[in-house]
Amino acid sequence: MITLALSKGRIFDETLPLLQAAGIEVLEDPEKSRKLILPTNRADVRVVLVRASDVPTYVENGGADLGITGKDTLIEHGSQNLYQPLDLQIAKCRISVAVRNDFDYAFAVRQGARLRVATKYVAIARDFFATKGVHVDLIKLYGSMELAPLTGLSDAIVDLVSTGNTLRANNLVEVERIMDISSRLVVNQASLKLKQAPIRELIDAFSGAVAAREAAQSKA
Ligand code: PRT
Ligand code: MG
Repeated sequence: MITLALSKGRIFDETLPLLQAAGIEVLEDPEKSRKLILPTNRADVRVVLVRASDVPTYVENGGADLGITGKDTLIEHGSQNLYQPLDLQIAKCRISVAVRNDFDYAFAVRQGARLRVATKYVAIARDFFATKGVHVDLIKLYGSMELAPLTGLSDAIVDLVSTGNTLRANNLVEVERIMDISSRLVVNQASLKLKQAPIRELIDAFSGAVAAREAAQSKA
């Protein structure tokens, strides 16, 4: 049995076409079903639904053989024990610094002010500001980062941005791009050895599908 860990929402949705390219069809809709283990058309492949931030933990510890997770999550979690064969180029976004549109970020940085930064991405934020030589007090949040500067909890946030609509709707502006983010395939090290043939087959099918999509996009 091959177990693939996915999170509901954008990663699940964007993974379906890749699975299809590998001849795998998930037989239940996670938005309708309450099941956490979803069968596929292949008796030897199943999908388990976990929180996005739990995917690396599941795969690292053998709760799943493979998983798909954002680079943001992988960096925060630490990924030394995971084999990462493929950037799937899905769930793309960027991780950025944002502030209230009436906050002079450049001035605060020039002044050497101590910035209060709220984020779910403490490791990424710490590393980014340390490299910049900016002193920060990091405030760990688990969601709704956008609220922090609006309520005075922080001066800035470090968060994921895709369209920028959420920032705009909350009178926030992006002042620095930290890095581009996409989702990766991650594989348990022991599974890779013990179930080499079916896992290689999956990696190859995904890799073919990613290449085909890139080729189609560069033509369009
Ligand atoms: O929701 P939950 O707490 O369970 O977990 P999660 O938020 O980590 O999971 P999920 O499914 O929301 O995100 C999974 C992964 O998708 C992330 O780890 C990223 O790698 C990737 N991804 C891609 C995104 C976005 N794009 C994105 N836009 N994750 C979150 N967002 C947020 C963004 O921060 C903003 O709040 O979506 C909102 C809309 O973004 P805009 O810029 O389009 O308005
Ligand atoms: Mg979310």
